[in-house]
Amino acid sequence: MSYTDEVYARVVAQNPGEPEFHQAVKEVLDSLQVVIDKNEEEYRSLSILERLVEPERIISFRVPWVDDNGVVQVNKGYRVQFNSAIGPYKGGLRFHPSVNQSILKFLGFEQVFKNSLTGLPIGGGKGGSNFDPKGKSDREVMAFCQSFMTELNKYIGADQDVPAGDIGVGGREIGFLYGQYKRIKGLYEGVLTGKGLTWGGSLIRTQATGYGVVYILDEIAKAHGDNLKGKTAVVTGSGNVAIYAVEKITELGATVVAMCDSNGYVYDPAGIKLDIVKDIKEVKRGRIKEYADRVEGAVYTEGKGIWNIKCDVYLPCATQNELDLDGAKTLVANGCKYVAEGANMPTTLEGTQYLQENGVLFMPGKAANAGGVATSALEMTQNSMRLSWSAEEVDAKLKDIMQNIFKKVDEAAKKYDMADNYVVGANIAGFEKVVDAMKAQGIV
Ligand code: NDP
Ligand code: 2IT
Repeated sequence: MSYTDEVYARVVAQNPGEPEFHQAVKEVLDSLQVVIDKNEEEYRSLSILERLVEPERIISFRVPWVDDNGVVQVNKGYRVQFNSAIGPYKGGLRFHPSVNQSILKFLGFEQVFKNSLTGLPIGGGKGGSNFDPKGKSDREVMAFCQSFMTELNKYIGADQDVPAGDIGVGGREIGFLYGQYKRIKGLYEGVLTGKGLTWGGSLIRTQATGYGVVYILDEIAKAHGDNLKGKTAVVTGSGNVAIYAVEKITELGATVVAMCDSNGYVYDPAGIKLDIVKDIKEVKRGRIKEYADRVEGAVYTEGKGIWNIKCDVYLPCATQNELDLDGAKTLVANGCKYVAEGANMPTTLEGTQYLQENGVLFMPGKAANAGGVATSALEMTQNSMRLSWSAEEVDAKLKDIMQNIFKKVDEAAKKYDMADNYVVGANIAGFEKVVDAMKAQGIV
């Protein structure tokens, strides 16, 4: 058995009931095979892969809070501090009823490679809770966030671990979390990113993940003598990442014809009117269905199946495993040419393989959505300098980072004779920096 297969078997055996974590590890280890083969003895002697797949630490805790009816609720809280070889742990917090240890470990594992690809000094981590902010009052969300931070504050800090947003955690939640951290610790420090602009946040952080997806997509197109003008796109989800991916790709001349949420999808052949989506999602915290009530010619379909809409570009920006093999087959049959993952691991392993084998240019999430965490690192830099950069300055840096990520990923794929295989390229390029740092720091 190869070293990578051995380590994968060990991960499955030692982490039962964690299918998402197994999936993320499998994708990475399969990609690394070509690198490991060249130096197997050294990697084995240092147990590099065994260390890479084991989080440095997982903190899990009880989160009790009182709802608006006076009833005591209890949720699970977690922080997975996965790898600090190249910098303090960095990664988002997810509040969603599906959250469990498997999901947070897969996200933390992905984050290690993603953060390495940004070129910035940030290690990988992830956290969250099975709390569902949907339908809760602002007071309930505040009560939950304060209780969550009352425990989490012991394990984080500006030079230790810097959480941010993810699904279900946006500006409102970061505000409540920050307020409680400051109150307990008595420190005004950059311990969270995605902060508001009047209290240490960075311009463009809100837009960064979605913009970054489109910046790297533009690089892929250019590298193949193409551009985004006149393309038809489908963007899944209608949250933070989806909204700003739509904004940027529309600016570059494409037409987005469909978006969704977990209930269903809207199709608007005239092109999605983003101001209406923003009003529904960012202001009213409503459902995407309302778009069809407000826009003539738009059609709402309940349930899954957004991939049935014909497009040149498909940007999955909702959640893990939203696009499976059948969806991938439909995209290919309809002539889709580009898939860039705004979400983390939104495509199943079989779906990814099918897309790649059928000529779709596929950029995995750990490269495509790295603009969010990269801009979080820029927020950390500004906090350390006690300065704020202009929107133009941050946006230019973001673009530069995404162009560099494309270059690294593209070059790594070519170096191992797998041109255009951006999955292999991203995993190898991300791995090399982390492993170099791990080797230098000894057996820790
Ligand atoms: P939001 O909470 O802002 O939005 C999530 C969107 O995805 C909502 O439209 C939501 O619909 C939809 N969604 C969630 N779960 C499902 C599901 N099971 N089926 C269908 N749709 C679903 O989160 P973000 O936009 O921040 O995050 C989206 C993805 O991007 C996640 O995978 C996240 O990990 C990733 N990401 C986020 C970054 C960031 O900076 N925010 C950075 C990098 C990656 P509904 O309202 O119905 O739940
Ligand atoms: O998945 C991700 O990269 C994020 N949710 C953003 C993390 C961050 O620290 O900005």
